[in-house]
Amino acid sequence: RRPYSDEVKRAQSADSSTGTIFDKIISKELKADIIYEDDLCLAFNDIAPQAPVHFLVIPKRKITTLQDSETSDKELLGHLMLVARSLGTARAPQGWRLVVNNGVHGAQSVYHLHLHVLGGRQMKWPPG
Ligand code: IU
Repeated sequence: RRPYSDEVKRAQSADSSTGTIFDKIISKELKADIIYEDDLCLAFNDIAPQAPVHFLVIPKRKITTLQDSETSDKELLGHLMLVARSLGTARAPQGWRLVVNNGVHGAQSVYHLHLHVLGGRQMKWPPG
């Protein structure tokens, strides 16, 4: 059996009850490679890219997991997807993948909702 990757290990021990590093990225306390920002969201290149194009789109107002989102978040969730669409298409015109890891089995390691956009190479299926 293959050992779990570091990312999955981190995800399994992540604490979902406290603030995350993304709060510090939003407040600019921590520098990130920001590629887009508006009133509702921020997009920045992933620090450990898994593809030539790999960035995250996050809401400025914290939603912990997609599972914890509410019906009233409909517009915000739609906005995140439309931002992912525009940036993804501009940066990876041949196609891209949108991923949301949710909870422990979803291998979520940062408990502040984020959309992964991956592209710039042929993606494979199924994911691990
Ligand atoms: P996940 O879906 O929760 O597993 O993804 C978290 C991502 O956040 C992961 O791809 C990390 O490389 C990325 N990330 C980052 O870009 N900057 C950071 O300071 C930290 C994590 I911590």
